[in-house]
Amino acid sequence: MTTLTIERQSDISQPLIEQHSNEQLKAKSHFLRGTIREGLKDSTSGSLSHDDGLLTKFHGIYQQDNRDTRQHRLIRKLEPHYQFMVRLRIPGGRLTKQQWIEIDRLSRTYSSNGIRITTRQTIQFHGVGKQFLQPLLMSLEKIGIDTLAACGDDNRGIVCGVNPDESKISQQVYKLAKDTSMQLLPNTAAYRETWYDSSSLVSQSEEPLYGETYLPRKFKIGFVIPPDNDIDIFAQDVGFIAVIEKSRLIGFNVCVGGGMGQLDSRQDSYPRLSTPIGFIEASDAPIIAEVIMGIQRDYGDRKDRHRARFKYTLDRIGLDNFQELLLSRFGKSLAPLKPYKFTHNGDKLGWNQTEDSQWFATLHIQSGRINKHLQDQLHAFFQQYSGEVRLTANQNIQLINIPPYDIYDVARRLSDLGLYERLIPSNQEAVTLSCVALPTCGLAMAEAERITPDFLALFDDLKRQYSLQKTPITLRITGCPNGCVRPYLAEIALTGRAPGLYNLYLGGSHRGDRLATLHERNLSQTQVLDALAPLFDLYSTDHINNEHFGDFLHRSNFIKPSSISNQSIQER
Ligand code: SRM
Ligand code: SF4
Repeated sequence: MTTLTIERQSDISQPLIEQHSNEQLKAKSHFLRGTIREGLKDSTSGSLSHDDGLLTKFHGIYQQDNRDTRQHRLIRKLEPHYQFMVRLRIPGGRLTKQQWIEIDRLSRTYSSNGIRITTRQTIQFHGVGKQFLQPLLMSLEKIGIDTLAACGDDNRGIVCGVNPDESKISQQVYKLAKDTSMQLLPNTAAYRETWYDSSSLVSQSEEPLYGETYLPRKFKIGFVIPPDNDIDIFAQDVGFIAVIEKSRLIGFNVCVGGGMGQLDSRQDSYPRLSTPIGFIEASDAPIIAEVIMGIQRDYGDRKDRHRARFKYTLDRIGLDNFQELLLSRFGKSLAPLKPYKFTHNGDKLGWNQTEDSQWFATLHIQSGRINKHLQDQLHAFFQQYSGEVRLTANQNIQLINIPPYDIYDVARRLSDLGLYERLIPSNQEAVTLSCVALPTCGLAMAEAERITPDFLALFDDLKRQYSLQKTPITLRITGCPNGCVRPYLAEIALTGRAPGLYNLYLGGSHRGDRLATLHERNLSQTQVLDALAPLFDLYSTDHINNEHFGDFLHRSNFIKPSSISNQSIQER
């Protein structure tokens, strides 16, 4: 057993009263029940109480208000236009065609702004009224989908990349991702009681894994199959990198402690790339994920929520101490890391065939937003489609498992419905991501999704001036520093600071394995473009062969090598 003496920050070692108020709320919530059921019946307000609003996050539901109408309603002394964001739990992002068709129908019935594909391979409904939450969740249950733990201090939706050239292995990895999701799912009956009206008794054994205070903070896991880093493995709290030998999945390299979020106001907050720590057999993935999550449950900071993510726990206790804890709880050492290599972190575009001869095609969806028009086009398409659907961590839709005999029909229908051009987005569109931000995100300080089309047009113009129109440069835009589209991995990132103002980050890589560095603060969109112009000029003349922009900035010492990179490990 370990002789570790590091301070344990868990619920059992510290009086609850000294911990963050959210910890006290969780503890008294009767395993996430609170008074949500009563609140849903209260028709005098469109909102739930503050405490219940925090608890519903664990149920995948966020209380928000329409920020576009906030000021206007305040002047008229009306309560804010409360509405809810509902995030589905879809591990690995796979849906059947029937599930898509029903999600489409439900969004038309209950949500005010179409469907939003997220950067963790799932779907969000925005603008759902309080009175519609229960019918929506009941309808989702009928198609085998819930929202449990899609948000909250628990293991969030597990992302799973795909290497379509290795479709047998993709299946195996996907199954392990699903198994891990099930293994780490909260056990509370509160979800079924609240949303499906089932009855049960609160029992202390309700959450054997999480306990009554759950985790100190959200926890994220991802699986990836090199050479595609299509889920940004180094941004995950725990990442599993598939290792394939002689066309067999032999196991995973395990990475720990990734995370993007930071606060501009806190010097001690930072994005962090995960650290690869060793190799495990494939079947051990769910159990080691549980063990690592257990360490975070017991050692994570429960006083300061801004320092509560696993990356900070790891840096506080130290990698060696963490490894010692892991050994004592997992019961065996990890083997040395196996070599791996990533070539890019986007989706495979256009048409592709898998090793078992099935076809798949990626439909590019800007910012993941499926507005009414696109929704109608997709609705018509899915009526006659016989394959399956996969949502990607780059906010796109993949049509998968299309048999060879069907491909011409599928292509023709996409073309007839005006969807074909989504298979061939411009190379810049294909590597651009932006987060939801305004009007729904309560944390947004600036626009992101809504300014993307205009900013992209200006960005493209600038590239053209320096003959860079054929060069994709990963560009990510967020409305605040929280990093929901993993901006600190991009070659160029804008993170919102205030209305119309952004911090400019430079120098991440197109492989998703290097952190970008803060270049300038508080720039308008025009100032961002002005700051980029001389760099594009240099890059266009001085880059070597197919060198990417982020790599060029590093080689030319424009970016100081202070930012951490996982490249050295990759090239072992
Ligand atoms: Fe996020 C909070 C949207 C992926 C880091 N994120 C939020 C909230 C819920 C705002 C809030 O707390 O009030 C946003 C809801 C906006 C809305 O109206 O829908 C929000 N995050 C999103 C989505 C929808 C962005 C998107 O455009 O796709 C993504 C949903 C993923 C999902 O399906 O689960 C989303 N968020 C991410 C990612 C990317 C990832 O996980 O791969 C990150 C960075 C990785 C990480 O966690 O470190 C991320 N979101 C955050 C943070 C910063 C956490 C931190 O460690 O400090 C917050 C704020 C917080 O938790 O306090 C946040
Ligand atoms: Fe909201 Fe900030 Fe996340 Fe964008 S990055 S969705 S503004 S929390």
